[in-house]
Amino acid sequence: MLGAAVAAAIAAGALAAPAAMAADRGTPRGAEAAGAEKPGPKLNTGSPVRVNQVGYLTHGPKKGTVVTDATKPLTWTLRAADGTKRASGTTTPRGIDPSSGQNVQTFDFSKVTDKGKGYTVNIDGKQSEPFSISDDLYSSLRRDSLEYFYQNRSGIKIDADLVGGKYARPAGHGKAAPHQGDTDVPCQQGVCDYRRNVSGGWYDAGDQGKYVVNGGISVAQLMSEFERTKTTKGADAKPLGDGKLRVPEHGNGIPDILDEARWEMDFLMRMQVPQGKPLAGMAFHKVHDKEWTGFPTRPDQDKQQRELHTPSTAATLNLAATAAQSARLFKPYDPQFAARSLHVAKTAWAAAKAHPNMLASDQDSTGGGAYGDSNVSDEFYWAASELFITTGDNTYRKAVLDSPLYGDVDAIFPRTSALSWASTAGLGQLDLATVPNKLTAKQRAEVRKTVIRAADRYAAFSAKSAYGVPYAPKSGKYEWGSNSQVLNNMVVLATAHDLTGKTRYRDAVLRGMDYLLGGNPLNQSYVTGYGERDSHRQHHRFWAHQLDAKLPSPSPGTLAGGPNSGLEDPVAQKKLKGCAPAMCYTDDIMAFSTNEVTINWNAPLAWISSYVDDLGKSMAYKG
Ligand code: 9MR
Repeated sequence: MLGAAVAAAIAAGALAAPAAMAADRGTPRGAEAAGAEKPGPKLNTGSPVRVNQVGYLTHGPKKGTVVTDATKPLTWTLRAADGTKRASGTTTPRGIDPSSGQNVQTFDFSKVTDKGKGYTVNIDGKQSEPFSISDDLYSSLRRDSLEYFYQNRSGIKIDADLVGGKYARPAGHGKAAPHQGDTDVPCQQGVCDYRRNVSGGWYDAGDQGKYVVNGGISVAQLMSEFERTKTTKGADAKPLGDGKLRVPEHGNGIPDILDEARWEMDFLMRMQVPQGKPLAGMAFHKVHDKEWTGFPTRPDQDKQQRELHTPSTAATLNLAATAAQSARLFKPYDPQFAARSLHVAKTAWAAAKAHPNMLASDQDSTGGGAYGDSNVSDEFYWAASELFITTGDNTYRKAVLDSPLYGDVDAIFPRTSALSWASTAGLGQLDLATVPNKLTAKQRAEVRKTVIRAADRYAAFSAKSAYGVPYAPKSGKYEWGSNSQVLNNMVVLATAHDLTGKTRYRDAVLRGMDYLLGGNPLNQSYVTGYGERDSHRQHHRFWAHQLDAKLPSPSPGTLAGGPNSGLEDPVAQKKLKGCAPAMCYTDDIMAFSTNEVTINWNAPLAWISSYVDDLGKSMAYKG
């Protein structure tokens, strides 16, 4: 977590160039306020009957929540699109939901397996948003959530033929004026006396910085989304294959998801300090604007000087881990690139070992985010794991087994968020558990046990929550990017399901989807283009339709950061004062501490979208 000073700095930058408010896509549907809510900010929560606004898998659990004053069970009725009654039953009183302060009851219509569109659940004269029952709910989300990455590429034009005219834009941070460009970037004063080509990669988020820490976890999760198709029965590689995603590299014989990952890997490798220079082999922590740019700023119109910031151990280990993973995944497609990746991974590892305490400060946040990290034991664990899986070498085996983290479930998969940019050990652990490697059978069983124990904990959170959310920070407070934390816990649950076949892990993932797609205290779908009440005004300097009607809204499949009890921006502070944790969210472009987008949030969304899409198909097959 970055301190308040940092958030304030971001706020100062973000608000530097206020733009005229323009008409946006209109106010959310559903004017009536839900009953039984604690006093707090006045929020439009629509119908009190909460469902997954996309829908439910035909053979999966189908649950929802109603906000009500009633303490006795109520009758629920499932209606088809034409209004005919399809099923009914009684709700289960659940008392006060601690995340929202709402008095709630839950309902369960899992028994219904008739496919269809436009279903609603009706309780006490109130109707839910419409939803589908289908085997094929998530194939478009799998594609759209990955398209996010292409649309946020730096250094390449975003092609109208791939994304449609309104999202097309010229290349950002190339050589053309008015840019200073990313092809020839100096260091911050005192950091180095040379310039580097650090073009390419993805923009981090609403800002156009590029951070090795954060690029690392994001590209790792894309690569793991692909790698899962090699290691897991029922995981389908075809929808991620060549010609399937919206990327320009069609027809090169390489799966599109790896093309997308390569775009970032090439950038990450450019961030390595070259041989012959001081700190050779280390990675610069980040490159971004000298000062914060205003809102909106299309990437090709950014006039700020870009600067490289001092190398860090965390960034270097992010490079080592991801390059080691890319070495094994690219081997069948591009052996030369695979060999280069492995070389980079090994040199980065050696450099990090030689400089284990170059810690990025959480105060370095002028013109870009800090991504400060004072504990790099998890990055060492992750990099050692990936290098070991790829090479089988004893040095890396020893680094894994001798790590204080080995076997420590809570350290590897922190309770609040199993994986995050600041806590990466779990990325290594999941790969050690699922990708063939040279651990002994006993060690492999130990590793898998930690995954399952962590999943048990998140499954218990989901079961306890009236909204089914597998997320329960000890403080009770929701954190910046809480939706990504929910998703990363779901990644552990999904992996436990892949490993054991136990349905309670699978069901907790699906309940997590319900939460993210509208079955939550705000009746809000946090994914643009999915559900009736979707987030579509996220914090982004180009997708800034709320501020300039000529600019687009976020593209479909973009995840909003989600509720953040910290209220770390002026808009959230003004609109959400006194909010219950799961209700500290507003779909406003300048509420960046609740409503930003970023690569490390869309990456677990993409991973999970593949998992649930595969699930729909395989459950249908089993019948
Ligand atoms: O995801 C980051 C979150 O964990 C921190 O609490 C927050 C405040 O420092 O920063 C988030 O990362 C932002 C980064 O600093 C700059 N680009 C946008 C990121 C998402 O909000």
